[in-house]
Amino acid sequence: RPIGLLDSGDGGFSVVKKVIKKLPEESTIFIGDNAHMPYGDKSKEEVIELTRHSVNFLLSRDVKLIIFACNTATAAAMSTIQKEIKPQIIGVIQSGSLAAVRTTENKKVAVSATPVTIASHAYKNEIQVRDPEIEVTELATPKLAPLVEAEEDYNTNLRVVKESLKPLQGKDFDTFVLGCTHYPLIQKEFEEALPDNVSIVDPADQVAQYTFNVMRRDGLFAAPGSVARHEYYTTGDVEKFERMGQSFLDQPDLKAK
Ligand code: DGN
Repeated sequence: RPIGLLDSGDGGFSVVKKVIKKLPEESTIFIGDNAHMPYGDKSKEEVIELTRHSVNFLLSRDVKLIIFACNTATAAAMSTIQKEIKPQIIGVIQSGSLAAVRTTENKKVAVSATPVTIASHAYKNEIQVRDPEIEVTELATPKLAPLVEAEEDYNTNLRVVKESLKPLQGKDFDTFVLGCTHYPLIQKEFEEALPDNVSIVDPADQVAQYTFNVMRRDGLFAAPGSVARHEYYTTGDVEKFERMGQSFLDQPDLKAK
């Protein structure tokens, strides 16, 4: 049985990549809901409804667990939908928060994410539950996920990232969380835009580790020697989705449906 992953769009590729690397014998099915992207400025109810659709699709494919490879869906829909289904849901915010707590030395963390994620204060809460002394600056950056989907060139991306991160100027955080799974697709632009002494946290690294731990705990690993199959689905433009997957996963023959 495969691992299911969902996102509002192309962002999930950043999580798929880390999960495949950590669990090379596991099959995956990733669905991007590009037709309804962006989730980041919808109401909580709308995000729950849309996420439920993708969850039902994954359940129809008999997935053994589901990764919400989307911070917005994690913040808005995970606790509600987990009550409705049996397979465990793994979100990205707990993992991202844990990574941030482990990374910061000066106890100052900045997070940028969609408006829904920021309004939920999920990162601030998860980080401060682990260490109440950590100061968390939360910044909504609504332009950035659509920017990734628009496939602009490096210089355009860099300009919009710099503009979006302007409110962080003068803050002395040493750790920055990519609080939207789209952002690792333009990580180079973030690296250029942020001061050199800032460590960038991609929650997907910890998500992959956590998924590994859960599967070991629950005896969910594929049989040794299994050959993994990876399937990619989108509710939107298949060619564009394929192009994003091919370039980000470095798999020129990746096919989507
Ligand atoms: N990739 C999604 C996230 O991590 O929040 C959201 C992108 C969006 O819908 N704006």
